[in-house]
Amino acid sequence: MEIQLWRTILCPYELAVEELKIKFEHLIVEHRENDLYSPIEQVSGRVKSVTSILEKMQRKQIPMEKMEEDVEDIAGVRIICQFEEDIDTVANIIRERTDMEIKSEKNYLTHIKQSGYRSFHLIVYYTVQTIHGPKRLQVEIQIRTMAMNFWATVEHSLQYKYKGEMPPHVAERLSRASDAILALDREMSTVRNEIMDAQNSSQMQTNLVKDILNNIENLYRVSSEREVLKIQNEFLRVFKTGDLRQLERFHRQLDIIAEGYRAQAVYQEQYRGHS
Ligand code: 0O2
Repeated sequence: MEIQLWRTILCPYELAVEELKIKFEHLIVEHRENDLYSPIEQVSGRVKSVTSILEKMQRKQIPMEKMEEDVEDIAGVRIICQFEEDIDTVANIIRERTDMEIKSEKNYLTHIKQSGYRSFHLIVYYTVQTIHGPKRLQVEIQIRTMAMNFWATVEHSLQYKYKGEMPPHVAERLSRASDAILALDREMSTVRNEIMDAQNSSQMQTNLVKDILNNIENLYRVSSEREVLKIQNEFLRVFKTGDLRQLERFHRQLDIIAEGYRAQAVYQEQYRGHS
């Protein structure tokens, strides 16, 4: 196939990867803005290289005309989670979405590969808009923990180095490392609730501080410098206590003050209108 033709074929897959990365990354933002723990930690994506596509077609004896149908991972998105439990949550989020349709699922968490590979795979149909109209294509979504990703990345590099002829002693080491990763994921799961609580509190504090600073900035426009300075000092005092409840109380008080100024401004506006 000519280079130009490859570019034309792969172009919509690039769009699909970019769109899906943005959509999944936005889920992180949405969770954080709502003071919620995000089951997604990180998102990445890639379009398979032409070499890799050709190798797969050769290995699986896929004819050229069946490439887009049978090479299901031309577009790939990888979602990294902190905990094993998050993988299920993310898979459910994907199952509920209306902008993609699930074709198949592979659970390498319950059915660990011979190599020691663990991950949850979904093949979804996803539609992109191109200059030739809508194009429905397939995307492989891999969901795994940070620990699983670490193992898979190292193992993938070694597979590449040994070109499928992994020496038994290296394979043995990788298999043992995979067991250790499994144990690590299980161990981390036992402290998941505590870590989630800590992360929720930290996110809540970040959002509260952002809101408070916004309010103080707005007050600068309508209130006296002395009063704003007083409020700012009070904010610093509350912030230093590190007590989330005090910060929430201060946030509410500030809201009331800001509301008072807004009401005053409306009243003055009306008064001016009548004079
Ligand atoms: P890339 O782009 O280099 O990651 P097959 O490809 O024949 O193994 P199939 O049915 O196409 O199998 O899909 P499967 O088993 O779901 O695996 C597809 C992808 O999962 C692989 O893509 C890898 O990314 C990952 N994967 C599967 N098994 C392993 C493994 O043992 N070790 C590692 N590190 N990754 C694995 P590709 O094709 O390798 O391409």
